[in-house]
Amino acid sequence: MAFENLSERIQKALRNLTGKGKISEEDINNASREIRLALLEADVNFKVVKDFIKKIKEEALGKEVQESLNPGQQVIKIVNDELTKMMGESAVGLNKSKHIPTIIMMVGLQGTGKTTTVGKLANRLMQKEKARPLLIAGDIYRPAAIDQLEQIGTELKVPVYSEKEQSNVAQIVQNGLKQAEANKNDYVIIDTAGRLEIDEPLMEELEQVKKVAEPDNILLVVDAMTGQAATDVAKGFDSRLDITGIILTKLDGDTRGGAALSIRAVTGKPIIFTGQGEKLTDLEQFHPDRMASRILGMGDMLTLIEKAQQDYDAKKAEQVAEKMKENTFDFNDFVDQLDQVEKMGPLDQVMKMIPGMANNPQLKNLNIDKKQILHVKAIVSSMTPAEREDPELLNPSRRRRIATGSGRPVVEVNRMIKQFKQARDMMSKITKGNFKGMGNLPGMDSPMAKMAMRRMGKKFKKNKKKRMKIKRYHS
Ligand SMILES: Nc1nc2c(ncn2[C@@H]2O[C@H](COP(=O)(O)OP(=O)(O)OP(=O)(O)O)[C@@H](O)[C@H]2O)c(=O)[nH]1
Ligand SMILES: [Mg+2]
Repeated sequence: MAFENLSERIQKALRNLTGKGKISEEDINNASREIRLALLEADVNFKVVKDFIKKIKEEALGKEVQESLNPGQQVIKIVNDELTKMMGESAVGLNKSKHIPTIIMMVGLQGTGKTTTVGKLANRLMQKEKARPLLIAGDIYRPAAIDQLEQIGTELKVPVYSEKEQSNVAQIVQNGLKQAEANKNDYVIIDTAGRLEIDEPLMEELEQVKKVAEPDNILLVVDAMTGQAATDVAKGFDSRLDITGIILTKLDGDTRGGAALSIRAVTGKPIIFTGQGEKLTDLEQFHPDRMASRILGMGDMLTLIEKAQQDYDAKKAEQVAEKMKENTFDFNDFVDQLDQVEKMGPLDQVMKMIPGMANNPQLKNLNIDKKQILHVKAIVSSMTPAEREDPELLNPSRRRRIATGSGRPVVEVNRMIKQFKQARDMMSKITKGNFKGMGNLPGMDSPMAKMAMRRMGKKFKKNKKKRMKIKRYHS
């Protein structure tokens, strides 16, 4: 797994802080030292590490105390924010031309994954935008290079422009662009040759291609496994070609992570995509914030939402929504909903996916929640079928009988029924599309989160209590 060592070491440095009520300058110095060593060992550029540690210290020592976070959590937040900034803050997309075609030129050293990435990018554009790309074979030095691109073209059913007899790459590219114009392709992706090191003839050839193609995007493909050296390569290409972005490949491998962490800071150019495998589908948009939380082991709120979404039985959701509309939602449905929550996995595991919760000692309290679910189920199963279907039947004497039957105190039965009614009100709001008050969780106001919530709205309200608990941590 990529980043494994780095991740472990940073987490360890931070874990020493989380248990403390008060953090001294010495604590921060110790943690900084650990983090510094971890980053250097992961092959992060020396100067980048130096700046990073300086910022962490400044922030951590100068910070006003925020009531909602304990000192350890504050330091984690600072490290997370700075790590994200180091990788670029927010996701960056491709430049798009006002007129078709948008031209993308792929450059990089030998074997970094240029040709494969041309295919991955074409595939992604076709999937996401129904694009009609043309690929141009600009690597003429190995006969196999053209065959490789043509094979990818055949697999994706995408046209490939190549000239086997021509030795002037700029000319090939120019001819290819004419074909793209004639065929009204909306994207052109140019594959180019790699060399073992940056050399003058390679650079000149790429400059010529740049001149004739006037690409909207010059993407430097960098093998994440090269570590520290990758940043020098990136600087070399950038100074000659003024690249627009970076694609980091082979992040599925056992990389120490140095390139991913320092290349943005060193070049000032954004990482746009990452390659996560050899298949043509293994290309992902780069999100600095998600990468940071992955490295810090803080989990990923979006992962949680996606998981919840997957596990949720869509058909059942529809039935429940129907019942809500008809106002016939009852205790049987209530228990079904509880089962759905439980199906997401053990609650403490689910909670660990929430940023900042992974090492939270209060996670232990969740066991109570789990027990509570059992109690609720016991109470519901002591109801008669008629009572389950019509909560209005539950007068005081019936409630006493249920309390005895379930072995739970009457106050708990009353509380549960009250909560049920509150939940029902909330659900009715949600089915009417009212999402106010659901933005309590970090990341919850992102468009993606909202979309996920809309699809699984009913379930989330069931977690209201749990959310309140989390809110206390993050607000
Ligand atoms: N695991 C993994 N392998 C990759 C990834 N991207 C490319 N590869 C592999 O890396 C090797 C080289 O890929 P190519 O696309 O041929 O690289 P290139 O930069 O075009 O190489 P040259 O044309 O020789 O300069 C191939 O075996 C690819 O399958 C990735 O994201 N993950
Ligand atoms: Mg190639």
